[in-house]
Amino acid sequence: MGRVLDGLNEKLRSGPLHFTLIDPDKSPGARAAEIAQGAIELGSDAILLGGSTGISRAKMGEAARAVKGAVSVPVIIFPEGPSSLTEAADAVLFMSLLNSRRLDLVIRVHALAAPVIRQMNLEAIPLGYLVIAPGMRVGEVGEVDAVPRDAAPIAVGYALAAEMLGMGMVYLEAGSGAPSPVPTEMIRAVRASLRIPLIVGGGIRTAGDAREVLEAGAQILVTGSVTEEEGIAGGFRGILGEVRRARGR
Ligand code: 1GP
Repeated sequence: MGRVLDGLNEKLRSGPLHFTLIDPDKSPGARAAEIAQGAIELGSDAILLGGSTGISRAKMGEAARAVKGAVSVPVIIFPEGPSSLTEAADAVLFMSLLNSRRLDLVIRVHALAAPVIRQMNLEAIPLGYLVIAPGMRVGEVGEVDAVPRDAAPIAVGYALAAEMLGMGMVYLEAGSGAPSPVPTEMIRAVRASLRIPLIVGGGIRTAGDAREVLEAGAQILVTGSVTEEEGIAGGFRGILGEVRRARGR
């Protein structure tokens, strides 16, 4: 395992974590650094960079350098493909889109990216990425057979398969901007079976959303839209407050 994953696993022993997703297309360089700094001051545990289509390597590099200069938490690439890679980050989510109909997103693009990741000396965090309905844009672009919201056993099957394939984490994704987060019943069922950390993201906008997802057993919350739209304001503060509260439990 690598330094970043080890560090996160160590931190998870004291309770749940929060990752702030920043899209370098919408928030380039200095703006990304400003959001990151505000997020870390409120207690967020890592910065994910990515999330939209067509981010150039130059833009990723610029954002990663700016964020690295502003905060000391891990800066992790949330890739849309090999062009998202930059050696200015600490690690990359090396993710298989488990329920995609596109073989390249399940495994083949990884064979192109892996030598580049090794050459850049980036840590690869092996991750099973599962899109739950509605899936939003990632569901469309990723051509997924989205897991229906009432089909918890399907999510459990995929999550366990990811664990048994040796992946380090599982990410249940409702899609950026989803009207509501991954259903709590599904989170509960996956968490009850899974032995590796469970990330949940998509549609978490309020303290109430965060509380429900945390109570259901999510160990890492990812939020993106709430800061892109409102900055480090009400919704985001409330979410971080819930994560801190859950950590104190
Ligand atoms: C998207 O899970 C992340 O990949 C975050 O989603 O933008 O809805 O917070 P939101």
